[in-house]
Amino acid sequence: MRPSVAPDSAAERVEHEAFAGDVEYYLALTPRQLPSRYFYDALGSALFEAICELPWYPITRAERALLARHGREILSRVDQLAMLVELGPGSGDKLATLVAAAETPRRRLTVHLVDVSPAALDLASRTVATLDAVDIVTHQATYEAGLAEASARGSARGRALALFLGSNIGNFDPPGADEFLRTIRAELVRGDALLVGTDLVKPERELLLAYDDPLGVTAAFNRNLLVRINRELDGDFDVEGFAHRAVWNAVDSRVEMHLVSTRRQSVRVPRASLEVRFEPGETIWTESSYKYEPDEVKAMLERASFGLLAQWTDERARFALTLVEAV
Ligand code: AVJ
Repeated sequence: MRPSVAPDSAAERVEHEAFAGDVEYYLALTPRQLPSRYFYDALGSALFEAICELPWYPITRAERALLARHGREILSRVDQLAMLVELGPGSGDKLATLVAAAETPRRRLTVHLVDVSPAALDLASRTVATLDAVDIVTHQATYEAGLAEASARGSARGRALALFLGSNIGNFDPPGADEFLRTIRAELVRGDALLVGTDLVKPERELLLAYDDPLGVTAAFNRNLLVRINRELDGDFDVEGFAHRAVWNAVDSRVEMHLVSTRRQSVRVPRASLEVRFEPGETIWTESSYKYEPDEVKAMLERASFGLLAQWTDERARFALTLVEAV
């Protein structure tokens, strides 16, 4: 089938305004910050797809292997399953792996793809469209709004399984993750299910290689945020004046990424009404990726009024898939 993507110019204008406002606000904080959600312009999304192929970044492969291995059971644990809703589908290939693992024949599924990026929706719909017996609906929207739209259209026909994969939950700080999961829960009805992928705590050396790889792809992904500010907000960041740094914060159980000013410099971002002076060594904190223990994931989901159905872990890569139902 031909997936349709809604006209995006209004949404893009809103996104541009939000970017300008956030750059103005977060770069003025102490320490300076930029929200990690802005990594994913066209180049940033391509760099992220490249990261997923890196031998040092195990998340994507580990999750795909768990989905292939346990997909049939995952889908069969949700009875009367009629719809899948993936929040942030990326290339669509995790969802395709899951559905391909279903027992055959299976009933027809409506697949809702939710992302703010039209390019991501386009790519994911093309991947998912290779599957038999699926109808695709795209929602160019935030996760919360897209899930609300999907739930509103779904169904007397059966239950929904929402997917939040790739350890994307790890970008929320703990109170933010709790709040986000409660919002998700509120959009579902009793008996609907949620599958969450989470990266687990592992040795520091492995974590640092995953976020500061020898090819410099993650460094490029991080510094592309400055390239994006220059292009979209007319900034004059000297991209070479900032170095990539990844640190493991064991106290808060998160990998942090920062951009470090290599010298004294000042930067103007006219469309964010901003002029900033950086001292040598001054940092911009661009991302946190929280790492969990399997039981912490269960507890987090239970706090949001989900009941545990099953959890699968890859002990070598230290990654978990947790399936819960709305109770
Ligand atoms: C897509 C947010 C899960 O935190 O591992 C990859 C993004 N950042 N390398 C992660 C990312 C640096 C990724 N998430």
